[in-house]
Amino acid sequence: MAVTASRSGGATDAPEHDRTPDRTPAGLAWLAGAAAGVAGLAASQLIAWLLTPLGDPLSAISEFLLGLFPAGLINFGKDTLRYADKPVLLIILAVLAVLVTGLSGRLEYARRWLGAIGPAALCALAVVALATRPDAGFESFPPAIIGTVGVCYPLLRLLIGRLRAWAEPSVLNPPKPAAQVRTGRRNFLITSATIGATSVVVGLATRALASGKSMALKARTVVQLPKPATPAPPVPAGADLKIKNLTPYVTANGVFYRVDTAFQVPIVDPDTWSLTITGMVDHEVTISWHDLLALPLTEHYVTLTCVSNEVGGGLAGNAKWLGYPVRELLERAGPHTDADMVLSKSVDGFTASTPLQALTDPDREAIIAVGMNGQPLPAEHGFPARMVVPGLYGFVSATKWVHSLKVTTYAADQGYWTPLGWSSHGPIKLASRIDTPSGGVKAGKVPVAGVAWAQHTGISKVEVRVDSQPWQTAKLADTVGPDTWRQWVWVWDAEPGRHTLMVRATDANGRVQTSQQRPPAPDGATGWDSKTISVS
Ligand SMILES: Nc1nc2c(c(=O)[nH]1)N[C@H]1C(S)=C(S)[C@@H](COP(=O)(O)O)O[C@H]1N2
Ligand SMILES: [Mo]
Repeated sequence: MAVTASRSGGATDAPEHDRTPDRTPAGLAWLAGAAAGVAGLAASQLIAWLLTPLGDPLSAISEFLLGLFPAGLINFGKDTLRYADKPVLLIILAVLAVLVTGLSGRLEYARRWLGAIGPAALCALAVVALATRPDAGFESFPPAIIGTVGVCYPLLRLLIGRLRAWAEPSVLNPPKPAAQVRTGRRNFLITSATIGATSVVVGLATRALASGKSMALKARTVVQLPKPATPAPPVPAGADLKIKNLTPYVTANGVFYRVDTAFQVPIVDPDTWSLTITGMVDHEVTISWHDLLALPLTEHYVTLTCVSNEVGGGLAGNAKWLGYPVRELLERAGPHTDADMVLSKSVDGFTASTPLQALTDPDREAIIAVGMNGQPLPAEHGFPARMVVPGLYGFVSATKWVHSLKVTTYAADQGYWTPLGWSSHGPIKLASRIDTPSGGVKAGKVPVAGVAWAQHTGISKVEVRVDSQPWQTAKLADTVGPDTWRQWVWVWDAEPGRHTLMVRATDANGRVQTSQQRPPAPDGATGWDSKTISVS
């Protein structure tokens, strides 16, 4: 060990400085790397638990690797380990990851920045594994990235820096007396061990909590929805005009718009879920998931719309909902005659104020929905149950992850958005939208098409205007009923130049859509949608 000890300027020169090279720092560098690795793992578990159950990098990597393993090996693992196969794989992966970061600690000790390779490689592996998940979104990646690059490597660097400070004499860092070295080593050991041990506790605790969440997620995948007692009428062939870029009549679950206040999608276990009817009722009624599924369910097509939708916007979607009529549940509870509102409450604290009358009306299919287009509700759309009320904006009716209905009055209670400047009532406003064309087209026959909605009333006419020419009546597509939107098309003989297309609808009561432009707040936007098209 070529130590330039003489530069230490007159301090002690006791013989114990001339000790033989100390090999323990290399071992301690492994330890520091391992402690940083455990901390990184714990951080990633914690963030995944908070942010997204799909972002747990260890599970993602194990699924990814399972996809690469030969079937023989997988079956061997399953047969020998039975139900323990997953935990065993996760533990092996965690140990391997910690070995990699231990090695990174050793490398960092040998040379600054060299230790970044391990965490970076783990990060890359996790990102690839997460990206191959079918339902990965950008929110899946932060746990892996923060755990490796944000926590593991900085911590590793910090610990190795400290290790160097007492274990590696240099020009700037002269050898220290043995007692000081001993204290340095002890402090280092305590710090690393504390970080490691705390992280193990945090990691295991969040893992336990997260497994509750993923059990609930798994519960959704095994739900068997019953056949509806009252099926929805089939969608007429003529409901879909099959025009390019025209919104399909039925919106697939995966592309259905999503609006809610939840930072993390509530993951609700149907086995512990129940719906309670409380407030101004003769008797409270509580219904469990299994009770609910055993009831005669109704299927109904309803187009949901968000009050925040701008004219021409996309915050609307049409689905086939399966559920149980709210009026039947209310009837069991016996609402008091002076009640006029139902405050539906979600597990996430969201509430909506719905007129009691809209929920007891035998002609309005307001349901507690459990199915969406033949599937259990997706987690983002309210699994296990949500309200769906034809004709009302979502913010006053469509409570997702609903767990109770309080029968009350508008005088006594308010929904979530009302004190924030939105209306307490929200009937959906008559609207129409141009989906195609947008931008440029070639001169000649051009289909102008879109959708129009006046839920619970129905659409009777859609008209299109080119520049300031007379209104032209569009062809209306078929529909299942008045609770959904309707496609429309009008064939335009487009002439070269720039033209403005406008659309307006008329509802089944003969009311024509107003041209008056209003913003979404407080109770929904109005005005005609228009598109400027250049024809060449
Ligand atoms: N729990 C809960 N339910 C909610 C909301 C919410 O923020 N939290 N938003 C409502 C609003 S404003 C709308 S428009 C609809 C949207 O339903 P979707 O996300 O399934 O399209 O859900 C409603 N239900
Ligand atoms: Mo909304």
